[in-house]
Amino acid sequence: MTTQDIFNAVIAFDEATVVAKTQAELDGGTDISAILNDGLISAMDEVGERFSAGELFVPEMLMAAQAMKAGLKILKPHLSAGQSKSKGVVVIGTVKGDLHDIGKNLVSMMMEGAGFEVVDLGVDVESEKFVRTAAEKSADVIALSALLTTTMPSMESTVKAVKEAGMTTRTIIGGAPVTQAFADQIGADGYSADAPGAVKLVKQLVA
Ligand code: B1M
Repeated sequence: MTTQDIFNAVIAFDEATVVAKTQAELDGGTDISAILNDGLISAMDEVGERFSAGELFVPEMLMAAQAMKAGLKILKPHLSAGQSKSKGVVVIGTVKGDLHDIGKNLVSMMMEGAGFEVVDLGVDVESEKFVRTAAEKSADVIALSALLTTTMPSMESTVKAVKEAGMTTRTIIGGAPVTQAFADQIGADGYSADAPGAVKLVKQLVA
């Protein structure tokens, strides 16, 4: 039994096996980040490569995503265990035009796990909604996720809207096509390549 079994089950769109193997690895004491990175996340990278190569299509990507989400659900209580007092408020969402939510959900869970109050606006979120919610919740940070190069401009318009509203709320961005250079270019307050890095970043920003 290894995280390779989880990887294989995601690639095979076999949700029941993903759930069973994830639980088994967890019960067997495997490190959560190994289950996440070597099992679930690398399987989605493989799915992405096969999609790029024309070997898989959107329905298969969706089935793989569903299988991965089922595994994430098992890990969630362990990613977000045990903190009580909020360290700050984070409004998070995937930007306008973008429906990818697995990475965003992971960031959201890990922020909760680190003790932040997280308001998750879901996917395809308009700039105005980020700004409005952040104002209502007196948010410390707005966290934007994008997986498509075509939706990265929505990050820019959201960062711009936050500045134009005169808010002190900090903005951070992330997602596969996003880079530190892009964050600098659009004036975001931070960028992280992964979920644990996003948590570190928010901790620094609210300190
Ligand atoms: Co989409 N898709 N997809 N897709 N999809 C990609 C992103 C793609 C790279 C696949 C490919 O071509 N190789 C490609 C984008 C190309 C590009 O723009 N450069 C692509 C495409 C083209 C599309 C469609 C246009 C396909 C079509 O319809 N022709 C379409 C667009 C729909 C839309 O959004 N409007 C589409 C649709 C879909 C599905 C709906 C089928 C499904 C999404 C299901 C869902 O999310 N509920 C899907 C999937 C599953 C993928 C891949 C295979 C996997 C994404 C994923 O969940 N990865 C993806 C290929 C890939 O990325 N390898 C692909 C696992 C996840 C944990 O990683 O989200 O990167 P990720 O999150 C990481 C980091 O990026 C970071 O932390 C996480 C790890 O710790 N991170 C942050 C993410 N957000 C962050 C925010 C932060 C900080 C870090 O701070 C705020």
